[in-house]
Amino acid sequence: MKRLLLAALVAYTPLSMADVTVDVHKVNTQGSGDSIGTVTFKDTQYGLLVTPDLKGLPANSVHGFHVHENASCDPAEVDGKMTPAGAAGGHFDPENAATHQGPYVEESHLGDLPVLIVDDQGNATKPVLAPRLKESNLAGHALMIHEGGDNYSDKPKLGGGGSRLACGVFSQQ
Ligand SMILES: [Cu+2]
Ligand SMILES: [Zn+2]
Repeated sequence: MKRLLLAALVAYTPLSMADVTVDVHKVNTQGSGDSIGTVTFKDTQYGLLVTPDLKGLPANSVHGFHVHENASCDPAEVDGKMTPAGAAGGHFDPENAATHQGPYVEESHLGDLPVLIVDDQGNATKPVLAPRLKESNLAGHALMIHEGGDNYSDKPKLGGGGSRLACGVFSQQ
């Protein structure tokens, strides 16, 4: 019996490292507020599987969703204006692509994620794939949820770049 249990445990232990989970909080110009849940990240053969478990978002809404450069959700001045989670900086862009084309284009910010879709109850639970990202890219950065959708373009302005609604920090490990 004991041996059977052990075999079952071994079979269910993933060979890769543990999933990465980040706590997400609402943000405003004063700092971080209430938790709205978590987002879990897992490496798969298709890319990074991003599974939100979020609540308390505007019903039936779509949001820009990105990994940002800095591991902070603190307010900071951006272009002379106090900005919620401004300390997170811009989109994570280690290859200096310097363009926002979304998750499915090679030449684009690495931090560009598929849009976050919220159901009629204000929950976001559907997983999405970011094929260019890996769990190992995340430590030391921040996850951002913006007001409004994302057109995966720099024009007419940075796609998905509406005000910052919620944020979570990926710890340094
Ligand atoms: Cu963003
Ligand atoms: Zn971007």
